[in-house]
Amino acid sequence: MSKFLFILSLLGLTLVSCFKDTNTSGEIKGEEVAVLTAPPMVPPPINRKHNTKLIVNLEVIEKKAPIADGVDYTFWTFGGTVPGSFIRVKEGDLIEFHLKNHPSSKMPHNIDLHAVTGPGGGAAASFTLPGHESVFSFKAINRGLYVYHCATAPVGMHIANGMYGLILVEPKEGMPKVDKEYYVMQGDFYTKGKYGKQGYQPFDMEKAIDENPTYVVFNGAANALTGDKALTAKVGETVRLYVGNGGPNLVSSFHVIGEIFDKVYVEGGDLINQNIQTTLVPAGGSTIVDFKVEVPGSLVMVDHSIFRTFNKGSLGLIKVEGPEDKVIYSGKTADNVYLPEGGAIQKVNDAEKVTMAATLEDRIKLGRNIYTQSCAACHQPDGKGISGAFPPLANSDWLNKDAKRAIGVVKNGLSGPIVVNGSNYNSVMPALGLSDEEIANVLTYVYSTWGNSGKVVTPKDVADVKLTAPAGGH
Ligand code: HEC
Ligand SMILES: [Cu+2]
Repeated sequence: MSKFLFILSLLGLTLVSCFKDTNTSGEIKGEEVAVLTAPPMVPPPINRKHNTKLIVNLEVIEKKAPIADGVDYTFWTFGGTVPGSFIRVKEGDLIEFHLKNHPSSKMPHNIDLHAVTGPGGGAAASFTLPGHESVFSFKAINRGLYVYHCATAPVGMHIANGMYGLILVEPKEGMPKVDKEYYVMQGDFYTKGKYGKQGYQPFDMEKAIDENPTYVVFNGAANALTGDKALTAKVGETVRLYVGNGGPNLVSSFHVIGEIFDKVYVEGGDLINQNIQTTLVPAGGSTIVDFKVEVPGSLVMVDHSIFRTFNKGSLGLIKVEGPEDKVIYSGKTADNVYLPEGGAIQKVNDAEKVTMAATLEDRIKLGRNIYTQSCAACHQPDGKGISGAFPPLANSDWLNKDAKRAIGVVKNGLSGPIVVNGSNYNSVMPALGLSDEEIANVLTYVYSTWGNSGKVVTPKDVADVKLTAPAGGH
């Protein structure tokens, strides 16, 4: 090399090192091991200015875990959780991916990352037998929020068993700062037994092919984000949800009851939409939503294809604490009696609707129908409720202790904290506008089943309980 050229290249090196902290050219410097997190947590924002070789260690583990209270399922997981570990990289990073398949696995597995530019998203390169490890690398050229999933045959079955997760390729300039970031991913599950059928439930291939899921849930279980496991935020904070949909079949109409998304990164890409109520998350796709929480209370994450929420499990809570702002949301300010025809508010004019029960057997039979129509959506067909959201009526100590009080609940609704069978609930049951006869029927049915006391409730008992505004009043 001539002296001249040598000096030039030295100059080049100095130039590069001068710019080391603002380098956005994609030059790879050093190496790091990626921090992975289990849902609903998200790894911290990437603060380094340069690109690096980022080593991702992800382990496939097949394991039995609850999909609902009392229902076990064999999940196939990336990192031991459904969805799999959250991976956070920077646009321009070189990712050295290590996929390990635990020796206890029964199946080979691989990974297709939608963030990869290359055949199969890494699937062929990462095919891994139990007790083996595969290594491949890729450059994160495109920023955005991407799904990853297993792509080993039968692909549908591997995905249906929970083999998916999210990888965020942060833009060079980073994501705008927010106070809280969470990871929520929907999936549909197919079990031999019906929703809520207790005990171990195997995968049902026919239901999967028919696209008729038994469970549609966030983060791998019907109760993954309720009760103690609800997400939290404080009034005034900005919240960001990284939302994915593993499918394998359903498209999600993602909605948060009681909030409006200030920003939606449509399909997890660059396009930002604003002031959105419900956003579509395709199977094998994602979205990012940002919103500021202004008032306290429970926000409810749902798939707004709403039977999935109340009958298949797609429900998660965000508990917001802090001072009320009565201007933004007043709560109930009046509960006036509305009597357009001068009759009782709960009077049902349709004579056919209220069939009088002649015998106890009739009362129970009529009550069962009312239960199916008016109660099962929340308290569930088996009366077991949904942990953290709807208390059980099956074997309920609260119900059995005081029939007058129970009549009052169905007649007037209920809000505020209660404890049922040792679990806390603090939610709202609306007044349902049933007649005294109907309330007597439905409560007699509920008392007659699921290990309850067998108490018989008559229309006269119901009439004796005052019609009032619900207690608690917020
Ligand atoms: C929209 C959802 C919803 C519907 C429909 C509904 N409930 Fe409830 N129910 C609730 C919630 C939520 C609570 C707990 C309220 C609280 O936390 O203060 C509750 C509480 C109760 C309780 C007291 C707690 C317990 O578990 O024993 C009874 C009894 C009850 N409901 C009976 C019924 C009956 C009977 C029907 C149908 C006629 C019905 N509910 C319909 C949501 C609902
Ligand atoms: Cu797999």
